[in-house]
Amino acid sequence: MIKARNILLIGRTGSGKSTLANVLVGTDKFKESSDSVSETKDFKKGTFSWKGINYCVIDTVGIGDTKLTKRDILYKMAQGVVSLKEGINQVFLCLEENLLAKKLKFLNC
Ligand SMILES: Nc1nc2c(ncn2[C@@H]2O[C@H](COP(=O)(O)OP(=O)(O)O)[C@@H](O)[C@H]2O)c(=O)[nH]1
Ligand SMILES: [Mg+2]
Repeated sequence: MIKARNILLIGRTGSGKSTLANVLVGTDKFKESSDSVSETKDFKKGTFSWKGINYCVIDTVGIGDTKLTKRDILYKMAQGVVSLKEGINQVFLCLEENLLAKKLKFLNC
């Protein structure tokens, strides 16, 4: 039996996590929003296969959600992780287009 590989999507609200999940899974079930308030309230899973391997992608609540405390966000992200008893194989960090450039400027690189 082929084991599933689990991918956790994390990043700030509006960084494109749900959009990426929709593209990977080939659906529109992950709610996307141009708003700064997260559309993903807890976490949501979807599955897809690629090159004979089954994947499960977990879309999480956005870091920086204006309606939730940092503690709530971390708790909800942890719920997504523990919902997969096999654990997480890959973590995709979604970044807004220019965040890296801004950070590098800040670090004086
Ligand atoms: N320009 C651009 N916009 C994107 C990209 N990915 C997502 N978006 C848009 O950014 C907004 C936020 O995306 P969403 O997937 O809801 O972000 P999430 O809060 O991280 O789940 C939506 O309006 C998307 O259509 C991308 O790669 N490039
Ligand atoms: Mg989302």
